[in-house]
Amino acid sequence: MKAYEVNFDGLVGLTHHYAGLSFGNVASTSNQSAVSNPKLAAQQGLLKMKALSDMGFKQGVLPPQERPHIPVLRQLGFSGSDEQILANVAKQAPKLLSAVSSASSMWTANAATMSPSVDTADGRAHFTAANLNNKFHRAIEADTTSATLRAMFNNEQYFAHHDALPQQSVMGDEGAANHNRLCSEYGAKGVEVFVYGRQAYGGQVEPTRYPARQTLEASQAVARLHGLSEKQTVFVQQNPEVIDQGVFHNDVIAVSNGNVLFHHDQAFLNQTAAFDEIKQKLSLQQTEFISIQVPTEQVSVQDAVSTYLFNSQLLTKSNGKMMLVVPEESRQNTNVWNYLTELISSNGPIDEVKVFDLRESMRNGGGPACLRQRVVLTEAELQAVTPQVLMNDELFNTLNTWVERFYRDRLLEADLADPQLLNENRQALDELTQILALGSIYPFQQ
Ligand code: SUG
Repeated sequence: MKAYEVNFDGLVGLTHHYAGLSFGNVASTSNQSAVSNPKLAAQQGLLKMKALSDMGFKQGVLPPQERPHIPVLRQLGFSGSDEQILANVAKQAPKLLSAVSSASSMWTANAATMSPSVDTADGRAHFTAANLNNKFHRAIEADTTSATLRAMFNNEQYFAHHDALPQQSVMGDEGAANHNRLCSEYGAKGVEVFVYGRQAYGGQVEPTRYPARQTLEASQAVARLHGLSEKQTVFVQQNPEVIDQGVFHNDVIAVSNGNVLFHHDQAFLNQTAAFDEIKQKLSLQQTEFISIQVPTEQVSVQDAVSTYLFNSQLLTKSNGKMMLVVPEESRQNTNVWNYLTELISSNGPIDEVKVFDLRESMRNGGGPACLRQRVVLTEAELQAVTPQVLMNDELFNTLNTWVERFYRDRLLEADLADPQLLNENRQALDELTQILALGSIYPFQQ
């Protein structure tokens, strides 16, 4: 059956700032305390969504979350009015205020893992919200993520939703950032490749410097929940050495689309065995596996981490060829740009590169691929999605006006204590749920 890939990009929240919260994510720690520009961040994201939608790609929006997250502060013993809580946490635990104010839900690749209906046992599209257990500021996203996905994909006939896995490191799950789906066409049965950083029970090797966020046990649980058969799943370990160099998710070193996997030559552990399994399982669907492997001699792991070459979106154009959507940082690096120039003239599947300025997000370690959740939908499923979340000229204009009205163009950690910012957030999000027709998804709306 014909199906589309719809990219749902995260709209950057009003409290976007640089807090240095993500140990193992080099950009996050090295930009700690820099001045952020939430308005520019939101506008950069919207421009990417609009440009891709104008090119004919199906595009949707995922809303930001309520921040600062007052309910979690209450859970941690702060009490009184919301204003008193803000004042107290700012005085007693400013780092905590920063963590509960992170706009990290913008990186929607981490929101959930999605399996298309053609792959699953019950023929529905399945979503499992990610527990993002490795980082406190991200683990608090799961509940609102679930509420949002249920509101957007609100039809039990077509969509199945699973809550996040238990919040414990053994079940660390980072969503689609470690999930690649290979297939001939989007609507054909695929092979879902789950990449994990460590095996909690009985694993042999794992990184020593930086954390491995995704476990094999979590990936297996997601595959079970989604009803994926063994013939359609492959579990591959990420190379621990690259995690230790700042590749905190697989999508910082590999990206897939259709039957193509674009990846660095150091991305995976035991790559030969893994690729043999992918090839064999794809052949059951009469599909050839194409690996585009980037050699270290041309692009080092360090280049990959600093430019986010692999955190690109790989999209199928109407002529059947693929386009790579990369961040501006990839153009500015000679090795990477030379590689890309060669790649698009090599007569392979990828024949175009499109560059976007996503600097505000990039400085926290989030490139084009982090900013989007891929959702494969048949025509009937697409019709069942809340239509107001799909990008078009009108939504683009409405959201830009909304951003213009509510977002600040300069934010530092100290500003997070401002009760006015909390009010601005709530007012803005209240309007946004109306624009996107999502009902009450935020704690303050309950
Ligand atoms: O989880 N950064 C995010 C970036 C996520 C990128 N996503 C993917 N690769 N799919 C993270 O590390 C930094 C926040 C701060 O430091 O202020 C942050 O959360």
